[in-house]
Amino acid sequence: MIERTFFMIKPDGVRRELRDEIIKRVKVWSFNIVTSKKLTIAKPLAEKLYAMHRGKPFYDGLVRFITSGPVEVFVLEGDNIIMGLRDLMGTTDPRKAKAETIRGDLREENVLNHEGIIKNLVHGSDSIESAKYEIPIFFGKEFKV
Ligand code: 3AN
Repeated sequence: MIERTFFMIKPDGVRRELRDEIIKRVKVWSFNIVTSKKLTIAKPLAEKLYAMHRGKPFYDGLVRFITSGPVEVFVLEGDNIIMGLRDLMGTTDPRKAKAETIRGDLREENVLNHEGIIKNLVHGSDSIESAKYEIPIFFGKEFKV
C-alpha cells in the first residue's frame, strides 16, 4: 500500500553533513520525496512534536536538543513506507541498531549528548496516526497522508 510518512534529519545529522548520505539510502529503497524544507524548530513546535513524551525524564532535554540547530523535514511516499522507513532507520538507540541501518552505520562514537539525550540522526513516524499528526505540524494541511 502506498503511504506517506514524516521524516526528519535531526540537528546532529545536519551538523555532521550527513544529509546526502541519508537521502541516498532513502532513495535506494525507492522512497520518494514529496516535499521538504530546512528549518530550525521553535520551542512551541518541538513541544507539539514531542507531546507524547511530556513528563518523561528526558523530555526537557529532548526539546532542547531538537531546537539546538537546523533540521531538514520531509514528507516521503512509498510502498509500506512507515514500517520500511523504520527498518531503514534502525532502533531508537543507535548502539543497538543493526548494520546497514542509518542509525547503526552512521552513529557517532558518543551516542548521548551532554544531557544524556540519544543522538540518533533521524526521526520517522511510527504509525499512520503519527504521520497524520506530524506532517501537518510542519507542512500544514496541504500534504494529505
Ligand atoms: P524514535 O525516534 O525511534 O521514534 P521516540 O519517538 O520514542 O523514538 O523518542 C524520541 C526521541 O527521544 C528519540 N529519537 C531520542 O532522541 C530520545 N529518547 C528516547 N528515549 C530516550 C531515553 N531513554 N533517553 C534519552 N533520550 C531518549
